[in-house]
Amino acid sequence: MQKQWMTMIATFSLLTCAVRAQQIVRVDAASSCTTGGACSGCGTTWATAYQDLKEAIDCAPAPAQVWVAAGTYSVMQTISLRDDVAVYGGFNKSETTASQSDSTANPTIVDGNGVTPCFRGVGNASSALLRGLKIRRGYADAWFEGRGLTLINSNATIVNCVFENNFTPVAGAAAVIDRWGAPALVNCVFRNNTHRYGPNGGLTLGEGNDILAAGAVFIGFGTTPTLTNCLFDGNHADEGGAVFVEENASPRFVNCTFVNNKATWVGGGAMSISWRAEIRNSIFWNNEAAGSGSQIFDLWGGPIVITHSDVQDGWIGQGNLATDPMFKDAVNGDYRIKATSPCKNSGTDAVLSVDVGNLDWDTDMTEILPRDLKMCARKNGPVDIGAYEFHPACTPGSGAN
Ligand SMILES: [Ca+2]
Ligand SMILES: [Ca+2]
Repeated sequence: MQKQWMTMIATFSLLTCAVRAQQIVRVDAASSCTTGGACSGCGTTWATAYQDLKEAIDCAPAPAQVWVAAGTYSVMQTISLRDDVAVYGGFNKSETTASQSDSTANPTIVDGNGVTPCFRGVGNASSALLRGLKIRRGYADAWFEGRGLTLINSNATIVNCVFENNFTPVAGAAAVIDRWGAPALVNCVFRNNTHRYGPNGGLTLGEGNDILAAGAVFIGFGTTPTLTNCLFDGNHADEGGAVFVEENASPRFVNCTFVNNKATWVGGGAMSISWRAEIRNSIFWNNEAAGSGSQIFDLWGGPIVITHSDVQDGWIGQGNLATDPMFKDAVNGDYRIKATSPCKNSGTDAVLSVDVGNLDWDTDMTEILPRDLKMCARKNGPVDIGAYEFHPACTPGSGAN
């Protein structure tokens, strides 16, 4: 009897899957199609693509893939992430599958124009997804509100996205991850986000008045995010130039590179007041703080677990280095490593996570992480330290950052 039930359940599941095939909703800034909230008549072809990204996502019949053509999308009102709606940028309108999109060749920019937070996800299951977008100039002046992205109790997956020139007078210029949730951020770049300076670098709000933290990502209470193959470059805050980890947060950074971030007070690269932060296979180099912890400031002195990482000035932990990572061309922002880098083959394969972002677009999300931040193979021999694996000759793949 039990077996019959199992068969019936299996059959029903198959039917349900068949019925729930993902619809494709198209968006193109160059289109003029809008439904005025009726949600019919736009999006089924490129010729009738939605002009507005928010309308397309709000109207998408979940489960759906939202395909976004290259172009710039101004955000007039914050866009909510939705379960079972995957948003992909990088289309030139000739593609027949999402895997043909290329956010490097076809930049897809979501722009808050310095006045509006861009994305917000609340209570998402892991099926909410953003991939291949450049999220810039998001702004918010409230605590726990998004600039580029806010995730509240969200398990969303964010892949191949670039966050740049977002700003806030309070905390988390690029992203706020807060109040529970285990989101995954894979192959993302956080560049030139700041707590204080406007999109054009002008002084705006809050100097010396507030507790200003996390130039890039604020990791808040009860969250357990993983950040893999991410680059944090040139972000700025008072505490935690790139990242601030709040009490009772348990973030995990694997194969991330932190360079050129600055703190006016403490924690040039990162500051943590948590008991449970974890950093593996990562580089902290050339970050600055006017006070303590040019690379990392750990308030409690020891709870952060750092291993197999290259930290300028050193950090106690298994496999850690404190030697020049020998970037390929740091002056021009190329943080791949040279053949002679001490980071080559010095990471540990044991901490590599599974392919939650499905970087290689196959059907296997349980394999070990297959790509680095340039979309080259993540492993060339033992895994390297940092966001990029050393390859003598790998042409960066689609979506590379
Ligand atoms: Ca290697
Ligand atoms: Ca895969």
